[in-house]
Order: sequence, then structure tokens, then C-alpha cells
Amino acid sequence: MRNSNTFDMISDLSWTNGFCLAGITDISPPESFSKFANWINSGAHGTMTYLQNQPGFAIRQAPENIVAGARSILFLAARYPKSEFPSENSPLNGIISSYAWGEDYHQVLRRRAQNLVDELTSYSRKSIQTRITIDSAPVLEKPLAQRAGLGWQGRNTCLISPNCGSFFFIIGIFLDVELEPSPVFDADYCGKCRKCVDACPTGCIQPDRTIDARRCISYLSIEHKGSIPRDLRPLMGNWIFGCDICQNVCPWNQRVDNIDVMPEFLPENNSSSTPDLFKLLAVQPAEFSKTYRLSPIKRCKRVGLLRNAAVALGNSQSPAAVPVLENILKTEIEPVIRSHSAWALGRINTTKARQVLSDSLNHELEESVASEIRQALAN
Ligand code: B12
Ligand code: SF4
Ligand code: SF4
Repeated sequence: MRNSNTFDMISDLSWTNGFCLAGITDISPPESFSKFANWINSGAHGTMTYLQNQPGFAIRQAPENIVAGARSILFLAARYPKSEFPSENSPLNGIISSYAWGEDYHQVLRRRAQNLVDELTSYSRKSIQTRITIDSAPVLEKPLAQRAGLGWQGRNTCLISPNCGSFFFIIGIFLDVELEPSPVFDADYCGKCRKCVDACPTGCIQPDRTIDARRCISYLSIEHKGSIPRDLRPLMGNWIFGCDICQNVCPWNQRVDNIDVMPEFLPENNSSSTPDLFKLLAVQPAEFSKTYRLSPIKRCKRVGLLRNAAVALGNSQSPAAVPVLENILKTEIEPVIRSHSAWALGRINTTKARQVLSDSLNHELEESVASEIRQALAN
């Protein structure tokens, strides 16, 4: 497909399928693979071992191995809502990152991208081998999408488009057809700005434009299993799934609105974006599965979400949270949720909170939780 109208046709199909940006790149290795390898070697990926394991690690350097005969990659961007909350949002409500307010993006975008592929196939009147990737395959999506002209990687490491900001997902469609590559996006519009670096609560944005994931709230709240390092818990505020701070402060996100956001990603109601933490801590396994069946939130499982909710209640420092946390210490079966609730009571630190902690020490059988209770009392 070398027809000069081909890209216009692909662009039109992308737009009618709801994608806000489209660009094409060839299948050659991403120039920044060595930076990815250094990042892995430094351990900044924490426990996300899937990033270091073979064969994925090697495939990131050789995108042609994603699908047999691949010759081009069509990159698309799909917008999700801006992360805006009512100014009166209470610390007793958690905050969910805006990419997770609606339906699971993997399913929504695969459906839409497949529709685009079907339309493309019927236009070209021959069968095209494709593979759609959405945060689901060993692909260095941001550097390759930059090469396809979608935008530049900002200091916060997100891909930013001058027209769409950065609140968008990246989708790759690998094709066994040679397409004319789009011009590379080689400008850097961060300039002297450092707003994201200054706003990041954990200071995890590195000078080399990578993130130390081990300290990133997005990683801690979604990817990290088990106990969250104690020194980082106070920095999480009431973010209970993901974090949008370094995108919220970015000047390139101030001018975008939600007009061409895919409707599947809009929140159903306030509890999709800022759930009541007391109600969340009462959610039982069957209700969790039902509520989050079609949501990206299922990734951190009930144990992760309730652990994060306990941390957020601790950070609220509200005495009103004591009875809820007390109930968790008495009835919750997951030790990780109990241990983070003990920490939260220690952070609230009223006479009643300390009383609850001392009482629970008498019946707590799990050593990891008992140790958290002792530390909470000692602090
Ligand atoms: C692992 C991962 C994470 C990790 C690590 C994030 C990170 N920045 O590395 C964690 C869990 C923290 C995370 C968080 C988030 N993620 Co994430 N994540 C990924 C994933 C699976 C891999 C990213 C990766 O390879 N990281 C390794 C680092 C080393 O790579 P890199 O960031 O591209 O860094 C490159 C640059 O630093 C460049 N470089 C090095 N030096 C220099 C110097 C200059 C001058 C320049 C320009 C570049 C440069 O080389 C590096 C290697 O290529 C991708 C999907 C994918 N397959 O790509 C999604 C992805 C990056 N995530 C995404 C999203 C939406 C998020 C969150 C916004 C979710 C949220 N709200 O909580 C946050 C954003 C946090 C942030 N500021 O990055 C989107 C980003 C879309 C966009 N517009 O950019 C992606 C692309 C998924 C998708 N398909 O839409 N994520
Ligand atoms: S997502 Fe939050 S914690 Fe992670 S780099 Fe951005 S501001 Fe920092
Ligand atoms: S906040 Fe400033 S430095 Fe950070 S990504 Fe946006 S423009 Fe770049």
C-alpha cells in the first residue's frame, strides 16, 4: 500500500472508530532499547518481572517478532477522561485514576481496533495478517509511537500530543503490509518546565526521563503485591488505584476537554472515580468480582484495593475511620488488609485507635499483622 491516499484513508477509519491520533512506523528496533535494558538492570521495575523475563525482553528489541511477516506498525491513540475531581472531594473518599473509571480498556480497544482492521481489509481487498497490542505484548509502545509521529515522551515519561495531551492509551496494530512511515515526532515541548517532577509526591521521576517504579504510586497501588513499604504509605494520600498527579499538572493537559473521549471510559457515577472508603472496606469477595468484572480495577484484586483503601483512611487521619478499621482487624481474613489497617489506626493515633490496636494484639495470630500492630503502638 503505497498510494498517497492510503494514510488519509487509515486516518479517516481511525477517526470514525473513535481514535484521536494515528501514525505509522516501520518494524526496525526501537532506538532506546538500551535505555530500557539499563532501567531493568538498575532494578527500577521492582517486582514487574514480566518486563525482564525472556522471550519478552528480547522481543522488545525486535518488534518484527511480534507477528510473522510484520512490516509496519499502525499506532493509534484513544482518549480517556481528564482526571478532574470535585474540589470538595473528602479524604474519606478514595481517588481512582481516570483511565480506570470506565470499562476495561483492553476489551474496549481490541473491539474497536479489530473493527478498524476489518474495514481496512475490505478496502484493500486482500487478507492482511495483523496483531493488535494494547499494553498486552512486549512492545516499547511509547518510543515506537513517538517514531510513528503521535507525540513526544514528556519528562513524566508519558507520551504527549500537542492536540490531545497525555490522557490517552496507545494501541499498536502490527501489519504484514509495507506502509509509508509517518514523520517522526522529534520535537520536545517540555522545554524548561518541571511541573511534573516538582509535583510527584514520591520524587520518582528520574533525570533521565524514566520512572523509578518502585516508588511510583501507580506501581505501588496496582502492580505491587503484599505489603507497601511503610515510608511510602503516607505519600500515597487517597490515591487507591493508579495516580494522575504528574499528568494533572502538565500544561499540555490543561487545554484538552472530554469531548472526543470514548464513552466507554466515562464514569458511571461518583463511586467509579471517588468511592466511599468506608463502603469499599466492607466489600466482600463476591461483590468485588461482580462490581469490577468489566473494570481495569480487577487487576489489583480485592486484597490490593482494600489494602490501598486502608492506607488512604490512615492518611485521612480521621477519627471517624476507627470503627471501620476496628471491624477489619476483627473480621477480615486477608492479613495484608489487616496489617495496613493496623498501620492506619497508628496514623490516626487517637486514644480509641490505640485501644483498638492493643485489644487486637491479644487475638491476632498472624505474626506479620501482630508486628504491624506493635509498630503502630510504638510510633
Ligand atoms: C511498566 C509500565 C508502567 C510502570 C512503569 C512506568 C514507566 N514510565 O516506565 C508503572 C506501573 C509505574 C506505570 C504507570 C503508569 N502507566 Co504504564 N505502562 C507500563 C508499560 C507496560 C511498559 C512501559 C515501559 O516499558 N517502561 C520502561 C521505561 C524504561 O520505558 P519508557 O518509560 O518508555 O522510557 C523510555 C524513555 O525514558 C526513553 N528515554 C530514555 N532517556 C531518554 C532521554 C530523552 C531526552 C527522551 C526523550 C527519552 C528517553 O527510553 C526509555 C526506554 O524506551 C506500558 C505499555 C508498553 N508495553 O509499553 C504502559 C504504559 C506506558 N502505561 C500507561 C499508563 C496510562 C500509565 C499511567 C498513566 C496509569 C496511571 N494513571 O496510574 C501511569 C503513568 C506513570 C508515569 N508517569 O509513567 C500508558 C501510557 C500512555 C501515554 N500516553 O503515554 C502505556 C503506554 C499503556 C498503553 N498502552 O496505553 N506503567
Ligand atoms: S504517577 Fe504519581 S507517583 Fe508516579 S510518577 Fe506520576 S506523580 Fe509520581
Ligand atoms: S509537566 Fe512539564 S515537564 Fe512534565 S511532561 Fe508536562 S510539559 Fe513536560
